[in-house]
Amino acid sequence: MASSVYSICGMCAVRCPIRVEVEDGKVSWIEGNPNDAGMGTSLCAKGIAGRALLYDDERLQYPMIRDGERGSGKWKRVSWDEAFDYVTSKLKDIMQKHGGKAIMLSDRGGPFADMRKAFMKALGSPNYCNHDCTCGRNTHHASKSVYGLGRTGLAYDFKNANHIVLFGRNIVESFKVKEVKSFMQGVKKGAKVTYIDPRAALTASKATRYWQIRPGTDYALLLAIANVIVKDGLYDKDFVKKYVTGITKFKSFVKQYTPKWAEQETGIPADEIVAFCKEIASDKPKVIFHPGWHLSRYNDSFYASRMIHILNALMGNIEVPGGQFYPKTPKDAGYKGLKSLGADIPKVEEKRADGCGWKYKRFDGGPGLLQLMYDVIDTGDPYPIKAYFVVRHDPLLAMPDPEEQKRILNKLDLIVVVDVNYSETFGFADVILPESTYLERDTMMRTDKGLKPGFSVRKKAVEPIYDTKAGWEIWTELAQRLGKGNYFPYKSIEDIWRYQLSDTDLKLQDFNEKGFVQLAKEPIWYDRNKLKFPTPSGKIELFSKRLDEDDIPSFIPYESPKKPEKGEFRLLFGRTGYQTHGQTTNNPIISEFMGTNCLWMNTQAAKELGIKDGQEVEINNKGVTGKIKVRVTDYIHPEAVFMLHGYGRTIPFQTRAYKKGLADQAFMKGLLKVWDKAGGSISLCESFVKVTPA
Ligand SMILES: Nc1nc2c(c(=O)[nH]1)N[C@H]1C(S)=C(S)[C@@H](COP(=O)(O)OP(=O)(O)OC[C@H]3O[C@@H](n4cnc5c(=O)[nH]c(N)nc54)[C@H](O)[C@@H]3O)O[C@H]1N2
Ligand SMILES: Nc1nc2c(c(=O)[nH]1)N[C@H]1C(S)=C(S)[C@@H](COP(=O)(O)OP(=O)(O)OC[C@H]3O[C@@H](n4cnc5c(=O)[nH]c(N)nc54)[C@H](O)[C@@H]3O)O[C@H]1N2
Ligand code: SF4
Ligand SMILES: [Mo]
Repeated sequence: MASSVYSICGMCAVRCPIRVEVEDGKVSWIEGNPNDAGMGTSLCAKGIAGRALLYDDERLQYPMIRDGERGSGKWKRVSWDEAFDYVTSKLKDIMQKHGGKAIMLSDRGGPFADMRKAFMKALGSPNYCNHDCTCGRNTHHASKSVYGLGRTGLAYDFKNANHIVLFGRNIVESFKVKEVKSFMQGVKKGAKVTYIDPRAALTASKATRYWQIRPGTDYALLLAIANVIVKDGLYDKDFVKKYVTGITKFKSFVKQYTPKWAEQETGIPADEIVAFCKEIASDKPKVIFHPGWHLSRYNDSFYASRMIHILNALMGNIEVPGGQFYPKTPKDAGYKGLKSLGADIPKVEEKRADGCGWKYKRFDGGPGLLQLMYDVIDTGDPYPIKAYFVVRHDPLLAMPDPEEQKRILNKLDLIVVVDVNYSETFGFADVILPESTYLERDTMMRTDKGLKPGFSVRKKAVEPIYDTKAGWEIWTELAQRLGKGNYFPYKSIEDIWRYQLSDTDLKLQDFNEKGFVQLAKEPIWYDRNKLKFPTPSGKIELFSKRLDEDDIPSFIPYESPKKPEKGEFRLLFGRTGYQTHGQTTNNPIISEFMGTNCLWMNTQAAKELGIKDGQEVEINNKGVTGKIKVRVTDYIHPEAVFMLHGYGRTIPFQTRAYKKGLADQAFMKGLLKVWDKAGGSISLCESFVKVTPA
């Protein structure tokens, strides 16, 4: 008979609640967890392909140690004992010579990172990093500078919105299941949607207005919108008076940026910009400007993103249905939170090697900036980094310029990869510690913030098929072997769950019925008359003293981005609803219907180069070349070409994905050193390729 296991999906970093059906020890069905009203039984295509991952034999199956040069592709299978021995003896050596701070770790962040952070703390290293320098750091730091809150410090109530404004936020393809459901409910209820993207991604088809903006000019458009909103007094005056500082100076800064001027830059007609401003003025406060992520990838993205956060404030959309709201924590519901696994481990006094939080006060120390860690590995300044744990992260795919990365990584004494798949970084590692898939492992508990906060847990549905281990087993075993067992005394996952719940009245059994515990029956809203923001002034700050302290201006004049020469294009990239970055490209099901990527090119631009739809072209950036088929379309701006991320895999063990399509990151030559000095993100969109018929 089939039984149900309530758990958490692991096919992407969204981690939706799921129900897994198990029959005769095998997973027979996966769907959304119907106990969760926002989720229902919905699941995305990637989530459904979880079964295919579980039963795939082209994934990591046992520990391995390299048996040749780094990157030679030669491996020997070892036992877990041998693998742990190898890693711990190298680490002991490194710690003796250089201290624990010489060890770094990068992962994909998220709620389960708490255990990895505790592990690093136990070793005495401040050098925990995550992927975010390639994802949302600019938006995060922009949000902090305006509201004092990070990028997840406010959430969006799409389903009750009047107007949703998306800057390259391709919400229906690059989605989170609950968020896209809320968005579609909003659309069905009549919300207007303005979608702004040089490429008409699928979200454009749900929009009431689509603007094909010239790539890299969003800041100009935003300045012009701000100009009209303040000049014509279209903002929420009561809200601004009560909660916003710096409006007078702000008004004088945006005065010069008229819609007519912005039209020249962006290609968007001035009268359309004015009409849009009138619309949002009558739709406010239920107007949401979403900062997205692509405003995180240009040299001026920090400023563009700040402008979005400011426009939200001008709409007065905070803590109001149809606008932005504070995701509530257990504390808001009168409960204590989960205890962090690092709570009883002494604080690390060493400073981060990348300078975040001290040399660069404006950057959060938490996950730091990984690109700066590459500089540290390269130069040994301010101190040597000798070992690197790469966990649920694939830098050779996710960071730009893999060849330059390999040159730097080769200076390390030890590279350990903890993954479920043959990642690109797998190919350059010394030791592989294979993790059991999310369907075969338990994970620590997590906090679910929202209008109804709670806790949830991932439980294994089936026993591991291969010789793999759960993350909690790997970190506990390593800590114990390194003499830090007092901080990792766990013998079972239940020990960990009990420790996490120790400040609450909850019991493990409370999670059995639904897979989660909700701590509030009704949505919690704060009193909108008593809001307080964690900035120095307690208000929303248009001019930030914190930025000042680091000599970073709160506003910079707009600079027009580089125009490509004839035959040259800005290289844009993104996702599809069927793939998670590069980790699903080799999935048995997904690879069948999305086996390769192609290059989107504008119809007129293609005509000028004599390129036809479906033809193969060669692309080239600073000596990196590759061949790819072209999709000729009006749905992309003439200055840009676009390809899906995650293809062009180089590991032969992945037979379905090996050498299929091209890898966008390979064409980002030199970008490891090109990043936004104000916001911290790598400028992944600042790369150009030459295109010629092959
Ligand atoms: N199915 C699926 N969903 C996902 C993910 C996944 O891998 N697969 N990943 C998740 C993650 S980690 C993230 S960060 C998000 C990403 O979510 P999004 O950022 O919404 O999605 P992307 O597909 O990266 O692409 C966004 C769009 O930005 C556009 N763009 C490029 N340059 C500009 C510009 O100058 N201005 C404007 N306005 N737009 C521009 C691109 O053309 C592209 O269509 O998706 C999340 N959801
Ligand atoms: N050129 C280019 N670079 C990009 C992007 C782009 O579009 N183009 N997108 C950027 C964005 S938005 C992001 S968020 C990052 C994402 O970068 P990453 O976080 O590196 O990407 P993912 O594919 O989500 O996952 C990384 C690894 O986690 C592994 N993994 C999956 N499940 C598990 C598990 O259960 N346990 C373990 N141990 N490992 C697991 C996968 O096999 C994969 O190797 O990349 C960024 N970099
Ligand atoms: S969005 Fe899809 S793949 Fe990602 S966690 Fe949710 S169901 Fe799984
Ligand atoms: Mo991301």
